[in-house]
Amino acid sequence: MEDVYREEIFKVVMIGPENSGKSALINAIFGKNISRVSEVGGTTKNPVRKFWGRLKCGRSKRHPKMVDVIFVDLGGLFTGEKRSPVMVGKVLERTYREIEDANLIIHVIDGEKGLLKSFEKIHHSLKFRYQKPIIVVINKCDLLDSRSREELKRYVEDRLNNRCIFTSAVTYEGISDLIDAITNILKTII
Ligand SMILES: Nc1nc2c(ncn2[C@@H]2O[C@H](COP(=O)(O)OP(=O)(O)OP(=O)(O)O)[C@@H](O)[C@H]2O)c(=O)[nH]1
Ligand SMILES: [Mg+2]
Repeated sequence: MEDVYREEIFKVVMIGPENSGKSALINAIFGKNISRVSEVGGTTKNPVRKFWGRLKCGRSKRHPKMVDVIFVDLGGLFTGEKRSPVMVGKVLERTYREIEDANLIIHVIDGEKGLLKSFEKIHHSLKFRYQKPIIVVINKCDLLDSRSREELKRYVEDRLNNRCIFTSAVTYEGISDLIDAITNILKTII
């Protein structure tokens, strides 16, 4: 007989260049300090995993699916436009493994720096080769005026062919939109 409750782990992974605000965003989503934030690049080294909550998913009331949602904060893969790796050896391996078995990727763009070519490539590869659902976030939007927002949004959506959400880990703008986007994807893929 089929189990009444089926359990699953759903892994949400943050990727982006160093200093784009991945850790600050995780802290904003959780509403508390989960991961260390600093103005110095390369702060997060090893992946930081944190349990977010257990959600009841699926259409069937008799056979709901219980899903444990876990967030993983990763170190920045690249510093800037040039492919200068931030991580090496085992740390890099562990980071790639987290990305490979993620259920959902949050691609964090630093609003001040714009979309990096290296991440444009990673984005397309994750989407097409690995079939990962990806949410694109333009963070630090508190530092952007309305014109720069509009230009950046148009550019990013055009290059990535993906809708993007403006967020700020400082003013909390867009954090509830991001949470809604995460839970909506959760509902559609489970
Ligand atoms: N103004 C502004 N600053 C932000 C925002 N998010 C993060 N920051 C700042 O950006 C810097 C980097 O933030 P982190 O969260 O440590 O960035 P990260 O992407 O985790 O960096 P690594 O772990 O080094 O890869 C810190 O000084 C934060 O205070 C934001 O939305 N607005
Ligand atoms: Mg970090």
